[in-house]
Formats: sequence, structure tokens, C-alpha cells
Amino acid sequence: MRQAWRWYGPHDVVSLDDIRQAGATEVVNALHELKPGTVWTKQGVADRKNLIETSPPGRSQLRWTIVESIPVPDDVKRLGKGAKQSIEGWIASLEAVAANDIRTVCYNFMPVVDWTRTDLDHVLPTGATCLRFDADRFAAFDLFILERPGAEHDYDPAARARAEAVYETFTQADIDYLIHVIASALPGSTTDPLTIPAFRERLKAYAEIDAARLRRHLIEFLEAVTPVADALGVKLTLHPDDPPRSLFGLPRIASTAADYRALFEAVPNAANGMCFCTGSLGVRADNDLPAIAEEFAERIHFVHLRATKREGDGLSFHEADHLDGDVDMVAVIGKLLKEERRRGSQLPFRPDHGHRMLDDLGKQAAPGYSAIGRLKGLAELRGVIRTLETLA
Ligand code: DNO
Repeated sequence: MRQAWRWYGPHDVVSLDDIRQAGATEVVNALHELKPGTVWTKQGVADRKNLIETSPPGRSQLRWTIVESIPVPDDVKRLGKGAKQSIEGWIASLEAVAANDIRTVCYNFMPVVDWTRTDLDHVLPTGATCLRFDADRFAAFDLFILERPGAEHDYDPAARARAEAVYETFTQADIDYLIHVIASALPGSTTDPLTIPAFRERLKAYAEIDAARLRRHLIEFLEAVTPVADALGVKLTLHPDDPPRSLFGLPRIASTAADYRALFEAVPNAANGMCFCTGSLGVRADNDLPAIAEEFAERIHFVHLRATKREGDGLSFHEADHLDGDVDMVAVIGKLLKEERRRGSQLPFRPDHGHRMLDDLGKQAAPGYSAIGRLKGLAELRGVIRTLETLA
């Protein structure tokens, strides 16, 4: 498998040398500084590519091979093919990427909020910290901070009571923290940062959009972009919802095998692919990850390897060590290596997220994207890959 590493660009506290020292050879990047909907230019992509690929004398070569993500603008999710201009803009960005010889593009179709957590530094028994989703804190935000109309119907009485008890312990600082973590778009998010009033407005705009309609809009988007991607030789990889279930009463349609099956059946173009993210899909106990990897093997063009651990209530989870979450990582990697042998080429993966630990404690790295935790994850994953390859 090809070892890649997500980099947030020139302002990332993790340097290109750190990436080299972790042993990765490919970089996953995006023009993160541009707002969703801004059209990327060929020159803009070329400048970033030069920055990544021009190595100081004596340093090993890094390649920018994967874009994660070209954000899909909000109106595409609400209007599908009706958002003509936004789709044309997305295609122009895709062309700018392909003109720079980057052939893998990741995107997602989560409405209003991208990946969602409630704690960015949950302290583990070792003193390292991890990202966590606490269902009661999330419900407290939804019910009592966002005060979403109708939210009470999404929680049973016991869950509402727990949320209320949690909310009663909150200081203003706790409330501000939760607003920051949930509404202001975590790094890498492809949705707009929102204030509470803007959040309420955005939700209103989705009042009429159920899962069937959102899926139709994604299919219309794919019908427009996949023929172009096919012609450019680019694979588009749809990232799963994180977490893979409805939040804030909004539909999410890339959460299960059935979701992906429907999309591949509707749009069979070769460019219609999947980003296989074990951390996102693995949050659901009813997602059988080795089976999903096997079923969609030929559609997988990018892999995120990370493990989550579900907690007692079945809804809360935290990010575990890469080999020690709920997912059977060895079995998943076994399926991916089988697919590599079938196609005769390697799949790119990145170690996704990592604990904040050792010298990274207290450093300002992007949540989940500190260096040492990912370095540890990559090292463990590389060991599994090497072992399975040797035994194959
Ligand atoms: C977070 C990531 C997301 C992801 C996008 C994909 O760590 O998984 O930022 O990149 O949702 O489009």
C-alpha cells in the first residue's frame, strides 16, 4: 500500500520533513485556505504542488497525489442539478487539479456539518488525548444551545434527561467550547463555519430535504461530474459520513453499504469511487467493514485507516489506537491487499487521526492531526501490511 499523509499546507505545524521522517512518500492536501465554492485555478494548484514537491537538496521526494477535499457547495446538496453554477465551478476545480497530474479527489456530501465531535482532547488513561463524540453532550448542544425546533422528538425521555443533567453542569466556557467544536467547522471540513443563528437558518433551508431527495441530488451531481472525471482519468472518492448517522434531523446518505450500493448502481461510471474510511464507517456496529471492503473493492481508490471504540450507550465513541478499536483492522487490510493483487497496483492510504501524545501535548496541531500520534499509527499499520504481504 502507498503511504500518504494529510498536510494542511504551509501553516501546518507538522512539516514536510516530519512527513518524510514518518516514512510517508505521498501528501494529501487541499487549498484549505479557500472557502467552499471558490473555484480553484490551475496556477493555485501548481503553486501548492511546487511547494510540496520541490525538495531541499538531499531530501527525499514527496508527491502530492491526492486532493482531500474539493468541497461540494451547500446549494448542490440542497438543489442537485439545479445548482448549475456551483457544479460548473466544482468541475473547473477538478480540471485545475487534473491539469497538475493529480488523479485522486476525495469529497463528501454531508449537509450543514462535516465531521462532528464534542471533545477534542479527551484524556485517556495514559495521559494522551483523543477525539471523542459524547452523545449526551451532543444532545445538550442540540436541545439547549442550538434549541433546534423539534429536536426533542429525536431523543427518548431518558436521553433528554441525561442531556439536561449535563447541560446544567455547563459553564459559559463549556458552552462556548461546544459551539466552537460543533459549529465552527473542524479543520478539513468542507462546510462553512456557523454561528448559532446562521446554523438555525441553514437547518431551515433543509426542512424539505429528506434522505431520498439528498440522494437524488448526489446522483445528479455524480451524473454531471463523473463523465468529466472519467475523461480526465481522475477517481472521485466519496468519504463516508462521520459519524455515519443522521445529526440535527438532517439526512446522511453515505453511512452504510446499502448507501454506497445505491450510488454505484445509479452511476456506474468508473470515476464513481469510494474513500474507505474505517474510522467513520466503524462507528456503526451494523457496518461489517471487511465485508464492505470486499464488496466495493474495485470502487475503493483511497483509504483512511483509523479505529473508533464505541462506548456503553452505543452512540458515544472515542478514537482508539489504530489497531485497538472496534474494527478488525488486520482483516480490513487483508481485503485491501487482495484487491491490490487483483488490480496489479497499490492503493494509497493515510493513517487517519492520532492521539495527541508525548511532545505534541499542548502543541497547536489541527485536532486529530498532530504528528506523533499519526506517526505511531502509521508505524503500527505498516507492520500489519508488511506482515500480511510477507505471508501472502
Ligand atoms: C476529518 C476528515 C474530514 C474529511 C472530509 C472528506 O478528519 O475525515 O475532514 O476529510 O469530510 O471530504
